[in-house]
Amino acid sequence: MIIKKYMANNINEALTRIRHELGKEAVIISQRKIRKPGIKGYFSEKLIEVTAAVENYSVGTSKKNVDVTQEDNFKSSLDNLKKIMNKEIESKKVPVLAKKEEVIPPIVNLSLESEVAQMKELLNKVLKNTEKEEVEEDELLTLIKELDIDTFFYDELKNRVGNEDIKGKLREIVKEDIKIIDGELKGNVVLVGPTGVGKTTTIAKLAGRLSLIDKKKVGLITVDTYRIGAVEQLKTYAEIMNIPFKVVITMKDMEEAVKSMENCDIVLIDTTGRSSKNAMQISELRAFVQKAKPDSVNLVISSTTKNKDIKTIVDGYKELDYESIIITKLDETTVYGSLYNIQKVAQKPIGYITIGQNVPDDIKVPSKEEVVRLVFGEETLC
Ligand SMILES: Nc1nc2c(ncn2[C@@H]2O[C@H](COP(=O)(O)OP(=O)(O)O)[C@@H](O)[C@H]2O)c(=O)[nH]1
Ligand SMILES: [Mg+2]
Repeated sequence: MIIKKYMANNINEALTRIRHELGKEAVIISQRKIRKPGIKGYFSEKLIEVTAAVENYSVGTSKKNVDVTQEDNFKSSLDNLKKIMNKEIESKKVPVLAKKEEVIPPIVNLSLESEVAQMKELLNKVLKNTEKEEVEEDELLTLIKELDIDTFFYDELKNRVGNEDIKGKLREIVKEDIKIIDGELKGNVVLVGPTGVGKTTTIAKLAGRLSLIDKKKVGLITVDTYRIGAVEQLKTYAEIMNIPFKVVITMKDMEEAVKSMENCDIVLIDTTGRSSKNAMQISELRAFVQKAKPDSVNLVISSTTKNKDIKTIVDGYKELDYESIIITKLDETTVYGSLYNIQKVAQKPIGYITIGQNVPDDIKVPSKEEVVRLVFGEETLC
């Protein structure tokens, strides 16, 4: 497109020159009355300034004053600028052009040179606006995203945090919300949770600690009848630690197994991971758990669980009436917001966290302050 500005004494004169130079296809973009520059202009008649454009430079029109190579160069730099701007807007995903305060003028130009200049100016505005937007993003939102705290809690946290010392307040709130179980494991302890979260490994760790370190009488029961490998895994640990071990297949087996371990201080009961989405399977598991007459049921959940899945799991296992949660695989993540998310969704205290595959070492009861430090990235487990 060629855009040119004409100064003439009247519109007819301007039109004649436009038709002569740009051809019949030329269109008038704007016209305005102006004075000649300088003092003299105040004492003379007004001139008319007409801006005209033509899409394609047609054959037969005069090519006077138009350097086609130069025009091509401008066009390509214009295209490049447009590409850069689009990329910039796309990457920052900021609705820059929709911002109210910043009115970006339409690109109506006098020449390709000035169109390029205007595009440059526009690009600078886009970049400046984007930077501003980033700085202006809500401090709390930025912070919770950084800590991997689920933005689902944003509204609630915003209300509680207020407007000053956001980080300090959030720290207080996290500390207030985090609950750690009070008291030791005793009696019949059941672990439930999805497949692969680390239930069997956690049972082995607990058995090791309780029997080898705390010198308690520990018994092991597993209803993990699906995966023979898992049964073998626990059986091996039981043999090494020299503690009684029973595999349970029917409900009657469960009753008998629990009875046979009455003399134990703690009986750790492993279960098969069943999909929390399948209600039927959960009720089946519930019947087994009830037969075990548990002193506590603990939900095992991995810290690597996606935020969206936490609620499904937590709700799915509600029927089992778990009283605490064990959060596993904290060694597999570098941000520990999930400690907050899981605890907050489950509304049950944290019993243990596990931090690796080593039996029995990689398990501990964290302190409240430790959880807060982990969530705020002040401490790491890797
Ligand atoms: N990195 C890591 N891996 C773990 C942890 N706890 C268990 N695992 C591993 O997770 C996998 C599944 O564990 P398992 O105890 O069989 O899970 P289950 O299906 O819930 O009984 C195994 O490879 C374990 O070694 C942990 O705290 N950290
Ligand atoms: Mg298992």
